[in-house]
Amino acid sequence: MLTRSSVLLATVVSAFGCTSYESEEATLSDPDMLVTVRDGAITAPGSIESGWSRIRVEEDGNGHIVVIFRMPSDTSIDVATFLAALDTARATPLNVVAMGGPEVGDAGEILVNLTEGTYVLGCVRRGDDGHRHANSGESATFEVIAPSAVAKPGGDRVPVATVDVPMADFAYIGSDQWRAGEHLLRVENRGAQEHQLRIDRLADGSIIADWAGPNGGNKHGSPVAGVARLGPGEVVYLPVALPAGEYVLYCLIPELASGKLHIEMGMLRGIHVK
Ligand SMILES: [Cu+2]
Repeated sequence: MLTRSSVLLATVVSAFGCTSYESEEATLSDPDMLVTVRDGAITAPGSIESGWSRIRVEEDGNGHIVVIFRMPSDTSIDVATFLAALDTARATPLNVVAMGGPEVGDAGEILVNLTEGTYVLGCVRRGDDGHRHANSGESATFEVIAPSAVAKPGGDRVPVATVDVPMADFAYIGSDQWRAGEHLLRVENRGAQEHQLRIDRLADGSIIADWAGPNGGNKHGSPVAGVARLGPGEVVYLPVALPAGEYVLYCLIPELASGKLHIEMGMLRGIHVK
C-alpha cells in the first residue's frame, strides 16, 4: 500500500514539474486538500487557493464515493436545496457542476482545476434506505479563494498527462494500448451527459465477456482506480500505477432519459497494458 501510494504521489509530483528535492518532499507529505470520510461525516478544510489542486480522499472503507461539486456563481441555489435535489436526480441538478473525485478504493487522489467560488463535497453512494449518503451528513462545503502572494507550487501549471482518456456519449475514445507503469490519466468529458471512469483489472486468463457476465466483476476482475461523476466539458487528472495486464474502463451512471446504465449503452472498453 505504501509502495503504491508513493508511486502515485511521485507521478503527481513529476506532473507538477517540481524541480527541487525540497519541493518534492513538501508535495509528497502534503496534498493541497485532504478530505476524510467516515459514515455520516466528511471532514475537509473550509477554503483552498484557486488553481490546479491535488485532492486526496481517505475513507473508512465503507465504499463512499465523494464528488466535488461546483456551485453556480450566482448563489441562487443554497447547499441544502442542492443536496435535496441531488438525492433523487439521475444527473447533477440545478446548474451545479460535478468535478469528479476518486471513485474506487479507500484512498485516492485526483488533480482538478479549482476556480474561485463555493464548492460542495458530497458522497453520492446510496444507502440501504435508497438515499445518498450526502443527505445523511456526508457533505461539506469549502470556498476556493484567490491565490496568496506565494501561490501553491504548480497551481498555475497544467499537469502533463501520460494518456488521454476522452469520454463521449457513450464511449471511451483514445488509445486502447497503454504502457505499464505510472500514469497520470487526462480524463475529459466531451459528451453532453455526466460520465465516470472506473478501471478494473481483469483476472489472469479472464476476458471482458467473463467480466461482463453474471457476477463476473467479482470473479473475473478487481477495481483499480477511477474518477467519479464528471460534468460535460470538465477535465481532471487521475494518477494510477498500472502493471502489465488487461483492464476494462466502464461507466455506471444512468442515462438521463431511460435510466439505463451507460455501460449497457456501450460505455465499456478493454485496455491492453504492456
Ligand atoms: Cu457515462
